[in-house]
Amino acid sequence: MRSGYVAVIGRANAGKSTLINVLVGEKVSIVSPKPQTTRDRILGVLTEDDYQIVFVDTPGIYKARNELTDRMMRSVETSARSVDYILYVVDGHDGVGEEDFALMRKYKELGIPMAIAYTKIDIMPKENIPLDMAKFSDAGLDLDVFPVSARKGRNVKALKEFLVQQMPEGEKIFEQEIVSDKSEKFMIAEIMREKILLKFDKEIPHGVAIVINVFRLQENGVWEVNLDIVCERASHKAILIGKQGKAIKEVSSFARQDMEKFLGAKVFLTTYVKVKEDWRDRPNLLKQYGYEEDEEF
Ligand SMILES: Nc1nc2c(ncn2[C@@H]2O[C@H](COP(=O)(O)OP(=O)(O)O)[C@@H](O)[C@H]2O)c(=O)[nH]1
Ligand SMILES: [Mg+2]
Repeated sequence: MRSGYVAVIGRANAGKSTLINVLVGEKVSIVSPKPQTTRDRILGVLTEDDYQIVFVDTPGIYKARNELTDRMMRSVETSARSVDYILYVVDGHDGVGEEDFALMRKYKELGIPMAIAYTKIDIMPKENIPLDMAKFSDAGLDLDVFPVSARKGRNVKALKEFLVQQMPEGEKIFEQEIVSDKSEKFMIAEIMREKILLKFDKEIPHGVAIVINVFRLQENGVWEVNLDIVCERASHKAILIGKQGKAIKEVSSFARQDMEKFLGAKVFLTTYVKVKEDWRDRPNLLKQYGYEEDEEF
C-alpha cells in the first residue's frame, strides 16, 4: 500500500481545483474563472485498493491585500511544507513565464519532491507545447512535466499513475469512502459562493462570505438551507440583490440546483444579504466565518 499527501500549488486561476476534482473523480472544490475562488485548504482523497493519495487544494498564489488573503497565502506555505510531494500547476494556455519559474524554484528549495502539471492544453495551439517544454528544460529545474487537460481529462491518467509511484509506503490516512475532509455544510456554502463568483464582477465576489444558519434534512426528505450572504459594503448589497431582487433570485436558483445535485435531494433555499464592513480584515469575523489558520499535517 502506498499513501501520502500531494500539495497542489500554483498561481491563481491556473486550474488547480479543476485538476483535483478530476483526479479525485468528484467535485471537492469549487471552480471559477476568477482568482481567489479557493480560500481554504481542501483535501481531496483518491483511494484505490493499493494506494491512497490525499490532494491538498490550496489558494492560488496571489498578492495578499487583506487579512483574509494574507491567511490564504500563509496556508499555502504551511501546506507546501507538510506534504510528501508537490504538484506545481501551470496554466499552459496563459503561457509559462518568469513568475512561474521563480515560484517553482522557491518551492523546489523546500526539498520536497515536485513535478509540474502543465494544464489547459485543450485550449492552446499544439505547437506551443514543445516550445514551453524547451523553456522548462532551459530553466534547469530538472522536474518532470505533465501536459494535461483537466477539462477534457487528457493525460490525467498518466499523471495519476506517476503520482502513485511517488507516494511512500504507508497505510490509508482516511477511510475508504471519504473523498474530502470538508462537510456537506461547507460544500453547500461553497456552492453558493461559486455561483456568486460566476455572476458578479470586480471586488463583489471576493468580499463575500457565506454563513449557513440552517442546514437540516426535513422529515419530508427536503433539505432546508438558510444562509446569509455577507458582503462588505451597502453598495455591494444593492448589486447582489439587484432590481426587485432579480440578481439574488437568479443566483440563488443556480445555487439551489447545484445543491440538489450535490445532496441528491430537493433543497428549500432561503438567502439573506447582510453587510459587515471590511470583514476580511477583522480577525473575529474571519474566525466566525471559518477562515482559521491551518496547522501542519
Ligand atoms: N479549457 C480549460 N479550462 C480549464 C482547465 N482547467 C481549469 N480550467 C478553467 O480555468 C479556470 C480556473 O480554474 P480553477 O480550477 O478554479 O483554478 P485554480 O484557481 O487554480 O483552482 C476555470 O474557469 C476553469 O474552468 C482545463 O484543463 N481546460
Ligand atoms: Mg482553486
